[in-house]
Amino acid sequence: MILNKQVVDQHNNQLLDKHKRNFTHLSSDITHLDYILEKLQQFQIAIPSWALGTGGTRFGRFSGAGEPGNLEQKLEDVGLLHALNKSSGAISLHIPWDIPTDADKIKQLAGSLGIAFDAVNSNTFQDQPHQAYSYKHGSLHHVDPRVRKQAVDHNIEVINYGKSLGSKALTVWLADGSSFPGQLNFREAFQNTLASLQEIYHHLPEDWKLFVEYKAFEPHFYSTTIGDWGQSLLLANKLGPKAYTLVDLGHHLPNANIEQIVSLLLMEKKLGGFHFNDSKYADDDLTAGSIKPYQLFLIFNELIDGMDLHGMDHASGLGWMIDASHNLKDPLIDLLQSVEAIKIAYAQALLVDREALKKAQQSNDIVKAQELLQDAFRTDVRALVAEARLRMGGAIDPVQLFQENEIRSQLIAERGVNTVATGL
Ligand SMILES: [Mn+2]
Repeated sequence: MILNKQVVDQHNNQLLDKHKRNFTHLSSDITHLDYILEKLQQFQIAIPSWALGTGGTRFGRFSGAGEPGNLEQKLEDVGLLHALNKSSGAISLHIPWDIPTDADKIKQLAGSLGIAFDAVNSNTFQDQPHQAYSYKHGSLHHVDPRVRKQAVDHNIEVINYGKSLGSKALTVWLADGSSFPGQLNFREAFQNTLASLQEIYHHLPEDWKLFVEYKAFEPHFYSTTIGDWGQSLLLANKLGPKAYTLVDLGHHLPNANIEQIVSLLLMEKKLGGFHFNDSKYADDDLTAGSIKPYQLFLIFNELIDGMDLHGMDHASGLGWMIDASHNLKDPLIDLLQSVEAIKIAYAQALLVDREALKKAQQSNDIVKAQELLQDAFRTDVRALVAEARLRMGGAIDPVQLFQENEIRSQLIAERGVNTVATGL
């Protein structure tokens, strides 16, 4: 379904007075208001195609209704999100779940919805039907060169699909690892991975980036071959200037200082992409900002600091994507909540008085430094984010509009009750 502009206008008219009061009150104290509003309007967060349906856990999956059954419907879902929040103007596809049979037609549909194609993702963590060799014992790190070649060829195929749609990056996440001591020779596994990635890198177009994602554990529980940012950075440095580390918020050991990792990767100009989600225990893939909003703010504080230092454009300098799973909530509402939380953290980080913070740091004024950060974090910026959205023609309150207009019921009427989206 396509969201009617009149529905958005009607919703906005109802909430406009209250919004204007809140916005006027908030903006009176902000010195660089126009700059912040402009930045918020430009900032887009890609939606992964596999997050549009209900996710599962290893114990089960409780499918929702009206889920997108094909790539066209997935694009329409992202189009809906973008029409509501004007910040979801990109989709990240997963091959082989989203193979475009007619790339031109898919590009045209995406264009009509204002959606660009973000990084394409390869999949060598599952076996596909009719595949010659199994990935049970890994893919790019495998001891058998025939398995490695199959995985390399798959990544080249993914690049080619991405080229046909206008993507500019390939994200490689590997499930390769081991669950028992002695199972794997760490050094050889790493060297095999490097050699395989070098072949993939060789096929990367000149204007593309290769994102090397890391993950501490799971599906393997003793070692992961690209287990942390050091191993990813080592690979990215050896591969060359088009290779970068990708940070997924859920892929660290408990209590890791992710903002420090972000700061140092930016210092090295090797941070390429970012996957948002939130967690309490491990890779929980929960709604961004739902558990640790202060951490999300601190990460954005470092992102802005590092990106500004290198003159990077906040909106286009890194690949921004949500990577979450929706087991309990309506996936589209969950995604709206994630995008909102990300934009709130970004807006708060834009409020930080960087000059004063620098001065506090230089004089070891810990109290002042904390006050400066928490002043920004404790500012209720929701009216600022809503104003940016309103100026672009989006909804003042996307979640409220989604629920009041019973958008899911409309999708069920279109697609049926018994639907299962392709993906995880
Ligand atoms: Mn990820």
